[in-house]
Amino acid sequence: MSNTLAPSGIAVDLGGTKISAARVTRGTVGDIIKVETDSNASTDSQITAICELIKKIGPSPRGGEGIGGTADNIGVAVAGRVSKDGDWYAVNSEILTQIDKVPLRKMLAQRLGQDVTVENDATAAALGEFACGAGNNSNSFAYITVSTGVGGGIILDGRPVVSGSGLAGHIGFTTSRMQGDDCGSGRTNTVESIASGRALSARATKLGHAGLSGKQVYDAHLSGAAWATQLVSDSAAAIAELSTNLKSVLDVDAAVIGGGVGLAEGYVELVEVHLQSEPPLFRPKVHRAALAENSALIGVLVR
Ligand code: ADP
Ligand code: BMX
Repeated sequence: MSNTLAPSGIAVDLGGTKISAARVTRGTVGDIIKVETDSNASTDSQITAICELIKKIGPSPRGGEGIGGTADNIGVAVAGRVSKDGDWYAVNSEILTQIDKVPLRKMLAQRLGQDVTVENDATAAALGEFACGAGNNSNSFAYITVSTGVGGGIILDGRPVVSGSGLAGHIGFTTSRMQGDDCGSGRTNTVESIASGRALSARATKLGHAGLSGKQVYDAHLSGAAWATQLVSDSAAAIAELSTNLKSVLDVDAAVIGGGVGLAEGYVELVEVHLQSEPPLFRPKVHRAALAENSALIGVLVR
C-alpha cells in the first residue's frame, strides 16, 4: 500500500463523544460538521445521525471523485470493532450501549444507494497518518488515540493490522501494571480505564471532583491543580507503558498519538518523559498525530 495517497470523498468519524463529517478533496479536509454522540442511541438513530451528516455535506459540485467520477466515495469510521463483513459491535459497551452486531455497511448502502467503506476509527486514523501524516515516512508504527476510549491502529510492513472479527488493534484493552479500574469491555485494569478521557472523568469523581469531563480535568491540570496533574500523569504513563509493549512485541518505529486527550497541550511531552524510565531498546519514537482531528476523516477514504 502506498503511503503517499491524497484521498477524496465524504468522510464521517463517529466517536464516543462526537460525530464529525467533512468533504475531503485530495487529502485536504473541508469545513467539518460536528454533532454530539448519543451513547444510548439505538442502532437506527446512530445510522440516521451518520446519514444526516452525509446529506448535509451534499454531493460534490464537480460530480464527485468516486469510481467513474460519478458519486463521491463515502467512508464511515466508527468507534467499536468492525468485522470483515462490515458488522459493527461496541467493545466497550458503556461508550455505545446499543451497538451489537449491527450490519453497518449493509444498512448504510441501503440508505445511501451506494457502497460505503466502514472501518474502526483508530485503524482509519492510522491509515490517514500513513498516507499523509506523521507515519508518512514509516512502514511500521502504532497510532494511539487517547480520546473517549483508548484506540489503536497498527501499520506493520506498510499494511494495516486487521482481523476477521475487527478486534485487532484494540490496544486500549490491554492491561497496565498501574492500578486501573473496571472497564466497559469486561476486563479490569485496562489502559483505557486509566488513560482515556472517560477514565480522567471517573477517577476525578473518585477524588471528590464529580461531574467533570475529561477536558475539564485536563484544564484543571493546566491550571495547576495537583490532583488533576496526577491523573494526567498517570494517563501518560499508561500510554508510555503501552507504547513500550508495542515496541517489544511488534518493533514499531513510532507511536503516533491523537485524540482529544492525546492532542492536548503537553500530553505527548508527558508520554516522552515517562518513556525515559524504560531501556532505550524498548522506546519507540513518539509523535503527535500530524493530521490532528482529521486523521480518521482522511484515513477512512484511503484505498
Ligand atoms: P471522540 O472520542 O468522540 O473521537 P475526542 O477525540 O474529542 O472525541 O475525545 C473526547 C474525549 O477527550 C473526552 O473525554 C473529552 O473530554 C476529551 N477532550 C476533548 N478535548 C480535549 C482537550 N482539548 N484536552 C483534554 N481533553 C479533551
Ligand atoms: C474503545 C473502543 C474502540 C475505539 C476506541 C476509541 C468502543 C465503542 N470503542 O477502545 O473501538 O477505537 O475506544 O474510540 O468499543 P473513541 O470513541 O475514543 O474515538
